[in-house]
Amino acid sequence: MFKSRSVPVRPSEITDESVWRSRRRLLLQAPGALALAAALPGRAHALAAGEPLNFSRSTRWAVQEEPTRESDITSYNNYYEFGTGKEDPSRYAGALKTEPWTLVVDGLVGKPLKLDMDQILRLAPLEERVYRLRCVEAWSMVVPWVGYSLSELIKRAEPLGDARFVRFETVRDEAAMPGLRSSILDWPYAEGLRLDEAMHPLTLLATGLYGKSLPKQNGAPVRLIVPWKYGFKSAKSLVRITLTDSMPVSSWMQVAPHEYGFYANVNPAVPHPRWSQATERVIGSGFFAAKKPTLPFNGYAEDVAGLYAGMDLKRNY
Ligand SMILES: Nc1nc2c(c(=O)[nH]1)N[C@H]1C(S)=C(S)[C@@H](COP(=O)(O)O)O[C@H]1N2
Ligand SMILES: [Mo]
Repeated sequence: MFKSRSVPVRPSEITDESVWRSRRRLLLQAPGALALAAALPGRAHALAAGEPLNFSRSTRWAVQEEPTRESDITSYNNYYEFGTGKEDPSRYAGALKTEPWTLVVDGLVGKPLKLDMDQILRLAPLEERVYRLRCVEAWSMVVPWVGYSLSELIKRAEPLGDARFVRFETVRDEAAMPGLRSSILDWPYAEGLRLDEAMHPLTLLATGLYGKSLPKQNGAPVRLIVPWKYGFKSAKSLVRITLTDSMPVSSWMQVAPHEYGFYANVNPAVPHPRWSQATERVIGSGFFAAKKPTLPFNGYAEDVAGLYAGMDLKRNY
């Protein structure tokens, strides 16, 4: 195990990384990031996984850390519908049918929506946002997502006054997903947020990764990203977003309520029964690299701590 872990970086990984880095330099040099976005090949919107996307680069949410290699982000995954092994999603997700795709926004809204991918991609300008991703299993990555704030979508559905929560439901494709035959979770994979969390500008509706439409193993064609919460909240391959007046029960809360709470805010002071949350293993930093201390709210405390003012975060884990 030690031996295979210390194998030098594969040439394919170096290529991924250097290509991305030179593109990033260009983005930084461009007078307006849009100038480069306009020069990117491809059409205004992408439908197949891995298509180039048009986007600008967000400076508001930039993190200092170097992004994780693309090959690590796409090959070290949790997507239990394809199996519980970290390599199962990259091995099996190719079978997922992502075209055509329909995302429904319903429940306590004045204007229910039923959108195809073309409509989703045209709804608001796409931005690249480099976010930290912290899994409850105590590993982390830094990921250049492409998307826009989920609030853009929700506000178009015109939330009603009694809407307080949002439930996210993900695709259930029996033919493509061998994991659905296991009873490890109640399928389809479901998650939830409070409406104010869902409307926070950091909360991202992601359609891309490393400048291209999402690979299937990372949640193609459209997924949720909530960077201050443990990774399991960031549901992949969304098919339904429902506004409700009561707290949704997520798949993980249902199967193990003592391990997974509704909030799941990254919190180094509150250990999970099986994993300390105090430190994290940075994927790609090498097996012997020192673990990094985990930050409250995954480093986004300044932006989001106010959402939880007065709440006991040990009880509301
Ligand atoms: N539908 C679905 N979404 C999911 C999961 C899953 O098993 N099924 N795993 C979650 C977990 S535990 C993590 S850490 C993140 C990982 O996202 P990534 O594979 O893009 O890194 O996806 C989350 N979203
Ligand atoms: Mo996770």
